[in-house]
Amino acid sequence: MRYISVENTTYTTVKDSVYQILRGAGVNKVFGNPGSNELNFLKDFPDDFEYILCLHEGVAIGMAEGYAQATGLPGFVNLHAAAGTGNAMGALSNSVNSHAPLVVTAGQQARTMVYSDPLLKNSNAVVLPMPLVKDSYEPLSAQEVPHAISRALHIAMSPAKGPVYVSIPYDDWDQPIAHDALHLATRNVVHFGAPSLNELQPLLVALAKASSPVLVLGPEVDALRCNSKAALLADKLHAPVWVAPSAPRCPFPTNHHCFAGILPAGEASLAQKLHGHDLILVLGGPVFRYHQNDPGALLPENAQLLLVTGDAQEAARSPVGDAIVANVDTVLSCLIERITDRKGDCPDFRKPIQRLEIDHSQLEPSAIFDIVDAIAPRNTVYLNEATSTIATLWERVGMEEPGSYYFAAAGGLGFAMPAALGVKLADPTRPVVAFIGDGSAHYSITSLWTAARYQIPVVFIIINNSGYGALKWFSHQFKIQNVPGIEIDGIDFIQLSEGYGIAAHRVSTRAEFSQVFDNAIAEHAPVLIEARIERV
Ligand code: TZD
Repeated sequence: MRYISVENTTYTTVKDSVYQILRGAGVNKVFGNPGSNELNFLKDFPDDFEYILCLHEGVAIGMAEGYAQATGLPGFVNLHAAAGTGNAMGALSNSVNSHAPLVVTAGQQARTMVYSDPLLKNSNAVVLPMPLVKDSYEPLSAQEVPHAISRALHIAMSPAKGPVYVSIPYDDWDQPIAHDALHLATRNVVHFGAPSLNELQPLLVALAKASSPVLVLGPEVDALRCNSKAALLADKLHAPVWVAPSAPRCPFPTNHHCFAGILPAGEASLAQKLHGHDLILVLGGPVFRYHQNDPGALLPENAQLLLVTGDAQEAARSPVGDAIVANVDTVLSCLIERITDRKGDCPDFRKPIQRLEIDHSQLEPSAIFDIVDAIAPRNTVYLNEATSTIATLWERVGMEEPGSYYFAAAGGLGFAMPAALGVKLADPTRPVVAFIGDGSAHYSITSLWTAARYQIPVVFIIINNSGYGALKWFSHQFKIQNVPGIEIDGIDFIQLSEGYGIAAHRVSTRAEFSQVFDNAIAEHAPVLIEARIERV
């Protein structure tokens, strides 16, 4: 830290104080793509920080999001002015839905220049990233910058977590600020969202009275790492556990006997799966994130729905059922303590799977998932963006530990490749495998460069069905034909990957895939496997 003494008062620079505040918040990585407005923030980059260069802003956000979700720490991003922010918006649509605590900063033109509407002025910076951020701000003076960053970190990390944007004029960084601003670096903001026993009484009574309760778990359970508490509760209640639709995380050990599967993302089909239950307890997620237009009653007949969530807005938005806004982990602890075990043995709700032979047959998604499940270590983390295979993955790939699965929370493509890198940085001890479609790959293909440059050992499996499979499936559902723009041919993933500096292998049979994947998962370097399957 450099201190400047002016007229008997000690000052530090805006820049030094901001790095100190970041240290205090546990931030030591900056994910970014720079321009001239950001160089003053980056100059003399501190040794205890790592700058991770991403060649596209969507990659910087995706990587920071993977890192933030997997560590629970804030992900800090530095982008270039309006153009960089604009490029980041698609990725931000996922971050706001996944509750990723990101602080996204962007350089503004110098304060002394903005009057003339110069190049690289972010004209209405505060409005630009809305509505994809929890808060957006541009400090009114250089002296306010450390306060704005400190506030942004606390807002991003407070429930419900989410991205926050700060635009900073580049001539602010060298300005002196009063030494007092350094107190910001040691501030703690702690949230206790524990309801009293009295407040939980109606929930306890409803659970005791229910003859056939069912649990539906959302991503908050995994974010709070209370997956095993949910398993204990399910066991006590003899209740099947479903994962809420359009799941961005895996909140329950899929090898547990109470695991029933993932709910479909349509009103009628979802209600049908829950048929026969009189109490639906949803923990830690929205009710519900539908995708397909499948109109019908939201709940089965005579069923009551209760939601527990840390997100007051999600509670307010629910179209059905009562809600308690509270910390899901705390509520689960209380329920486990108070609920009496149901009599007899808990049934096994798992769906049996017929595993495929590893032979010389043409690859298909089921075989890919079976082989990966058989070979990958049990603590492997999976990311998925092979969009037509989501249901198959959930059926065939075991995910046992917390933090084992990440998916774009708003369905915006371009998430999984960079997020895989962020997840690997967060915990290098866990293998990371990313299933990517041949279409999705191109929204963040430059992630391959960052993986190679920083030697981040992720296995990318491109499931190549020569087109936008999910859109073909939707066309079929909508009973529409002759849709242009859903076939993609002529892309050489091997050359693309090698061009970015990553070893690549093309396979088309189960036996070839098994062999190549076995080697790839043991590698200490990033690897890409192009798994060619039939055109769908
Ligand atoms: N652009 C962005 C940023 N996000 C999107 N979700 C889409 C476009 C639309 N989209 C989907 O929702 S799925 C999909 C597109 C284009 C096809 C992805 O094809 P793929 O995987 O090859 O990656 P599948 O398995 O063939 O569907």
